[in-house]
Amino acid sequence: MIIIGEKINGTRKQVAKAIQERDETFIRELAIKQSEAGAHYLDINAGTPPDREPADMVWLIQTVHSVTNVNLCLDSTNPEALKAGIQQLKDKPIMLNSLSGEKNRINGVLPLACEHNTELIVLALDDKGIPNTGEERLAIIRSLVEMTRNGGLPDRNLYIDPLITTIATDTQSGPKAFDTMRKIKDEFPDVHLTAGLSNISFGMPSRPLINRAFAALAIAAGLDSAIINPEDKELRGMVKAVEMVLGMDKHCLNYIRAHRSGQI
Ligand code: THG
Repeated sequence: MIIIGEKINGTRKQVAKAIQERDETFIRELAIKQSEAGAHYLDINAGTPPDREPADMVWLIQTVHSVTNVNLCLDSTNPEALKAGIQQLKDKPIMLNSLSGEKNRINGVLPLACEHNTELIVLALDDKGIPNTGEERLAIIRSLVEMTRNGGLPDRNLYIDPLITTIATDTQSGPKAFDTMRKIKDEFPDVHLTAGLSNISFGMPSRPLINRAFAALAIAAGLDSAIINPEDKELRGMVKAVEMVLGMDKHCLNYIRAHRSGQI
């Protein structure tokens, strides 16, 4: 499981405050803890207005890189912020979050991903919003994959996000997500699947329990990456156990190592 740490996100109150006040200590701590917990990428989302976002993105990246060399996933709808971020990451792997079927992202994000050969999260939505059925979501993904292929990005650079919505407003959002994931993997075996896992439990009690149940079933449906809180030890344990039970852990070595090192 490729883990993308979710915590450096300006939509979180404390992070917004730290960005505003240029509180390096606070951001450094988030970066160190998430990478020590095993995150492969850290999501970087300044969440500030478009005129401030490029400078905030650059500050966040420099602050994170002053304490850890972990790879970054630049999370913005603003091409200017993504461009500014990419300039900071020369010679490092870059993940962009994200392309979708929305016109402004096709025009603004797709060319950046192709030019810099980045990894790219691709959302199953367009200007009309998130479609209700797996088939409609797949249609959007199909047209976007055609564009990334035409732009020279290999399928293995793509992380398709079926977009998880909360069961609090739609009890079928789990099955819809699993259905979409299976269909995508059938048609595009080389792409990765990713998701903002905790979206599933928004507005519900005992969220971690729901997130863990969802993680197990999503991995069975092909999820191989997730945007999560990497410090959630129970979730990490669940992921390792599920991968082993699904026969994805040769000689059970990952599970045993994680157990021995106290990681799970
Ligand atoms: N898909 C893609 N990108 C995304 C999302 C997605 N980026 C943003 C979001 N969804 C994923 N990131 C977060 C970040 C924070 C939280 C949830 C999702 C969150 N934090 C809690 C808080 O702020 O209180 C708890 C943090 C904690 O556990 O300490 O809820 O779906 N492509």
